Amino acid sequence: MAPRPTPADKFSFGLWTVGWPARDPFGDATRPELDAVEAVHRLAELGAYGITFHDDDLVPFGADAATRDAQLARFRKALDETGLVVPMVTTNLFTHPVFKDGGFTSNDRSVRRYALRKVLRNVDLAAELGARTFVMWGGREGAEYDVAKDIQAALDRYREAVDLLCQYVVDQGYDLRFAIEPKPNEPRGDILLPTVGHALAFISTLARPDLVGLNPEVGHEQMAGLNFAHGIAQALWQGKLFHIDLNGQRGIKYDQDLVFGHGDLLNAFALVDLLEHGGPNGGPAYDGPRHFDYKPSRTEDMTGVWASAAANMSTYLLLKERAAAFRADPEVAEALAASKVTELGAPTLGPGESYTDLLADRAAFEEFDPQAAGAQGYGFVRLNQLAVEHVLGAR
Ligand SMILES: [Mn+2]
Repeated sequence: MAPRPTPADKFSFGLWTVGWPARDPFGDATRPELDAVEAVHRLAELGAYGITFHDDDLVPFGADAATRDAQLARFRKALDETGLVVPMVTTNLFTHPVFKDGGFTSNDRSVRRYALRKVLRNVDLAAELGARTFVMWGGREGAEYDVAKDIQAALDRYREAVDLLCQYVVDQGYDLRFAIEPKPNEPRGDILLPTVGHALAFISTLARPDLVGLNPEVGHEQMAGLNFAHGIAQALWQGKLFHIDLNGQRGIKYDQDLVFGHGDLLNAFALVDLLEHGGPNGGPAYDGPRHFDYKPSRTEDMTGVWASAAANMSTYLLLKERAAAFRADPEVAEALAASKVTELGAPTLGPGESYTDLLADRAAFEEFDPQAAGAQGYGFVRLNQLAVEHVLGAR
């Protein structure tokens, strides 16, 4: 029996997830449009604590001021009625044809200026609604043709945009940080800042790197064949996990946006263990929103949409239970020690030891037996089998 989520679990959903009418490049919508107010009420009933949105999810692109004000008032009323919060807001710089060559990095300078204005207006709305994180997914910031985009100039323009937004937030006194969401491709043939690693390196070049972190998405890293839990561990290690997009993906292919855990379940287990407990040697854990950025499959009707929303939360809570049991199991503790997972927490040099001391330590080299060290077994397979047995509920 899956545990029931409560707001204390900090589960949040994008309005565009449960609201996706399931139009894809090959077929028409299979579901009706979902009203934002209904989404707020249904998610609250299911036990979520937060809802997030792109500007255009809530107010149609190009709507006049009266329409925008009326829709925002309806949305705020639904938030007040349910207690749901808006932890994160993001901007759509990808749907309208004006952004077909990107927003911040379009070759057309007037498009770049328009994109900045669209984001600045949305930053004001995010601050008004109390959001603490502003996500930037640059889905159209990229190219199909190597000769059609000066990547170095595009990175200059990307940095110029993020630096301007940070300065704006500081000047307005907003308690808001930015989170870049990497993705390798789709909809562009190649997208700028394609992985967690690229984005971390980019952030280090910014004027205010303290205000910018990451919003990694499970499927986006797995589309590039990368280990998501490893990427999250590095983001945590660098203090850059500002937000997270949970979903499922089955290997290197198009972005599937499956329910969390419906892709690589064992990596999802390792991820939840990491988020909840930090690394086995005391590395930092995560206390931000558990945000689901998935798409209810096109085969599902609205009943299936709400079942899939609940499934994301159930799977997370079940993996959280399994991870706690894994950590509490004395046999696992013994296997972790036998595998020297915990020995990795010990610095390679002793307190105050210098390279001179290391060079003088005969036990480290002259008397060290590499044959014996090379012959030892680490027992990683036994350790992993213990994890599998915990995931399967056999322990
Ligand atoms: Mn995705």
